[in-house]
Amino acid sequence: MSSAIETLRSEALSSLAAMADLAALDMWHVTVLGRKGSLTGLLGTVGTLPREERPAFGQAANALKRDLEAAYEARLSDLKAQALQDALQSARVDVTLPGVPTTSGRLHLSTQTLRDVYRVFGQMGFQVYRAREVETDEVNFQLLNIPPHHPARDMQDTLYTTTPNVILRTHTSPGQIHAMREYCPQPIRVILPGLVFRNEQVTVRSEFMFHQVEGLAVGRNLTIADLKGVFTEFARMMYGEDRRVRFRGSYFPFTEPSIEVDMDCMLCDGKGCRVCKHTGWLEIAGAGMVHPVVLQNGGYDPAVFSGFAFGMGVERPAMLKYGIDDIRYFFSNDIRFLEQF
Ligand code: FA5
Repeated sequence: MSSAIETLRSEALSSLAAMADLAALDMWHVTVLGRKGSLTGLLGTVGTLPREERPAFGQAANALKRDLEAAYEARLSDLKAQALQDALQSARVDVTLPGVPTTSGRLHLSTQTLRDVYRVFGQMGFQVYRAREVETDEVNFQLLNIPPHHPARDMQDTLYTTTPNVILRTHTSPGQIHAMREYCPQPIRVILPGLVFRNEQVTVRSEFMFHQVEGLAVGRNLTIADLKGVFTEFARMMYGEDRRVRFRGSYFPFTEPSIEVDMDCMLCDGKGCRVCKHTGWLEIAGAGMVHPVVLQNGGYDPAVFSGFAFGMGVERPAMLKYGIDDIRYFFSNDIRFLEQF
């Protein structure tokens, strides 16, 4: 019988040495040391032996079991070390290689410009007042002294919704009505920033969606001199001490008198170029004294109160400041443009 034990020992040990990986080793464990393995089978034959041979057989079989288990553990740790070595060889990591750069986001140029505008007007005591982008015809036009069929509506070709009288605001001026109705009868000094929408032919200097910043001051004894002072100060704080600003007479139904504010074109130093339409000047804002009818619509008595208002683009002045010669870059979402600012 001990020869059966010795046969199993030599067979098991030589097959163990041939197991080349962990999966094969696992199979070896099942077939040799497992519940239905060859060693268990051998132990099961003990009952067929003569009684006096049984103790010696049992001892020898148990010794074999210990030896095989020890051999298995040794082979297991060899193969694990081998597997680790292989993995390290095949997936070498060069810790000196530069990392993959992550792209970081940034504020859109319009947002940066808006924040500059807030800072400058903030220093002059203007607060930011937010008004809605979807408006009624009444607030966008009628309460601003632009009745239905008024020719001034042609200046702002409108995007209508499917709901009657609900439109996308064509300018930030309707915010004046909301601000006045909220603050009346207190004095007001606010700016109203945001997107506006017009059904316009898109060109190098005109978008169908762009930002405006409205300004509104209402109080006693405000005159057009206050408006000119505020705007000149704004242009210098925003664009530099030597900025040239000019005021031209104009017309808006919601201001009386009305003016238009131009700044010298920084792209061509006033010589004339594609962006300034070869005039040397770029219009940056419409403005004027708040029309008495509008003051009244806001709840203020025009015999007691006066006010000034202005509305300016955001993208056009930013074009001047950064030398951008086409407004369409702002919203065409080209990362090569956006990451420059
Ligand atoms: C208005 O929208 C008036 N609500 C401004 C105003 C407010 C006047 C308060 C008086 C008192 P206007 O249509 O000119 O005015 O637009 C004002 C500014 O928006 C322009 O000076 C220009 O800088 C900018 N702007 C106008 N149309 C476009 C456009 N299509 N694309 C980009 N910017 C534009």
